[in-house]
Amino acid sequence: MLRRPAVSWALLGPLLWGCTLALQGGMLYPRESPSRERKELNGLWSFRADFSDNRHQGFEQQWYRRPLRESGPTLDMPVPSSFNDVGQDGQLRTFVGWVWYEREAALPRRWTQDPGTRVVLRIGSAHYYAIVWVNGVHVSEHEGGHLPFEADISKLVQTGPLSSCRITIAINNTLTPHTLPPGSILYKSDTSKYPKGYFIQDTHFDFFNYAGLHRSVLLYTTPAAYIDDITVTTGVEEDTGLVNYQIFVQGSEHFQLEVQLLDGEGRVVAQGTRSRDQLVVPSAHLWWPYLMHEHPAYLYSLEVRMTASTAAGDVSDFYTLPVGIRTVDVTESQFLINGKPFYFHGVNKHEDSDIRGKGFDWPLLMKDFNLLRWLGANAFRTSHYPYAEEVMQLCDRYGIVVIDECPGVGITLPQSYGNVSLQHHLEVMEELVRRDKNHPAVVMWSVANEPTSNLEPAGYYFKTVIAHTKALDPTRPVTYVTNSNYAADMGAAYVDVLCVNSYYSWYHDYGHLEVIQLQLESQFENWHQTYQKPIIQSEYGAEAIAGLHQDPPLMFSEEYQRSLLQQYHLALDKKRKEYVVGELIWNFADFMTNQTPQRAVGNKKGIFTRQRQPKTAAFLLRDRYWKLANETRYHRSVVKSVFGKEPV
Ligand code: BDP
Repeated sequence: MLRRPAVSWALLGPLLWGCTLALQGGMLYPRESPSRERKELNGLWSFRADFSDNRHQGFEQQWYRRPLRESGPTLDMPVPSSFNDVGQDGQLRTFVGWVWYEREAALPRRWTQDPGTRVVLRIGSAHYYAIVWVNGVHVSEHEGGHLPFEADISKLVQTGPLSSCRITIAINNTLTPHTLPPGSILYKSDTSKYPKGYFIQDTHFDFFNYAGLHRSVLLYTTPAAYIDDITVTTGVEEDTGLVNYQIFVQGSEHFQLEVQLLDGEGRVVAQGTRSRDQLVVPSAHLWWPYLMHEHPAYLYSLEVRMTASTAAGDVSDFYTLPVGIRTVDVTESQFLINGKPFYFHGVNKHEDSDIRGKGFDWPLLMKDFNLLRWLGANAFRTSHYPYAEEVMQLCDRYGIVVIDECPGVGITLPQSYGNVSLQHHLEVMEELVRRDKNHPAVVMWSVANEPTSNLEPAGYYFKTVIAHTKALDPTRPVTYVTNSNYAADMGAAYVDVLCVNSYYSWYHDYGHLEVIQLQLESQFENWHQTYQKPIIQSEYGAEAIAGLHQDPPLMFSEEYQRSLLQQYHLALDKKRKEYVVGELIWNFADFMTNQTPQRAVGNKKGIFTRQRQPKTAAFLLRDRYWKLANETRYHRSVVKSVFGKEPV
């Protein structure tokens, strides 16, 4: 059902251990500039799910060749949004297979008539596999639901007197043992129990497999010769900041560059003219995490102006990239930002909300950032897949530190450790690093969550993925997140920081809060003795149904969640003075999962409800996080800048 491009093991050789990206081209976030325009195609699209038995009717009848309404009935579907929860149709909510999206886009005349303009179609996220046509012509395919992809459609829209184009996107949400995340289709062939041809999608992760166009679809332009990519890394020597940049240009071999680094007030502090250079910034303002400095999240702007000679004459392109100057280092027992010990006190999140599912939504995003700052959280992990680019930009601006995770979650099947999966995992890491490499907020890559990594193929697999990620980006540590149940974890030998999840008194010793401290301390001691690496308690938590109260505490009540957290904090307080460098609650908010007897309409381990209202535990955590910030580097003026008044 899921069409995949052929994958050849022979391709893997040059990808491994190489220091440069094997991907073609950059993936700069589309920003407007004097040389670039952008047009969002958000709003209502025409939509149809292909309910045919083989789910292939759309291809057999070539639905992309004509307007979708001509091949059958269509629904109005909002973009960005998951399609699952928008309607009243239970069958669409759990649909597995191909869905079809289509819309017409009006094009400014300049875009269609000026051959010096390059027109690009960019899809922020299409979950899971997508095929794209413009005016019935195939322009792109992409595997993976959480990273952007593009197609240069200039030639298509510049042939003839066009004033609009028709964009068709077919998306398949089927997960197989070789996708990330993996899954499998289970065929139920006992006709005494199931109708003929019955199948279900099986997965080994704990969130709903929402699908659709989850982020913006947009068109943007560049000149025919253009700035294709910029890579920035930074260093600090005493009070001098070092900004190393590399600029990649496409469309012309003869070009000049003017590069300027501007401070927050717009003053030029350094400049260059080469494609690759180091800018030196005396008395630099460093990028500090939220609550670690009086002026956190300081951003410079790297303004790049490129002038090129082309057959059509001289063209200029402008692109501005925000830059934060900071360093990240890891010792046996510390995580250092700008040479100072950093303690992660934050959350794990999901992209998840009512009705939209995983669809991007500005009000929701701002509410989440306001809650994070209210909580005193200085970090989160993008559990269990890359989040929208706008999220990463806000982290840069607010100083929220990010552990950037790829969709390697639920890797448990033996088939998921073969060459096909490994090849794809390496490609996903390339796409992720390419997209997020310039965000100062990103301090570590996470290549997976809780894989069954105590089997030999898993050791080789993760050694390869981690080494590849380090080669792609030698400036950041790499982790993968393991579970305290996996005592002998082969992958842990290769990571820089151990991220360990545990659920004492929840999935074991139900109701026995009194065993938590001992079990957690033993966990820390075992892992640290074995690997001599800093440890982050990357998940811990308990379900609480908002409004359910039981005292003395019983499981699923707000009191139990609160008491469990308190027990964890006692052990964390002992070990954070030694080698524990962070704690991330599971989870920031309640979120939707598959239906199982273990979940009452989703996972309720949020400290906020799915509607972002606090449970009792949120207040406990807020007191703790502000206290932790106070112990490290708490600044009254930061509080004032967030809340408009001095802290009490
Ligand atoms: C952890 C998983 C996370 C789950 C959580 C839970 O990493 O995805 O949602 O368990 O069960 O092991 O709540």
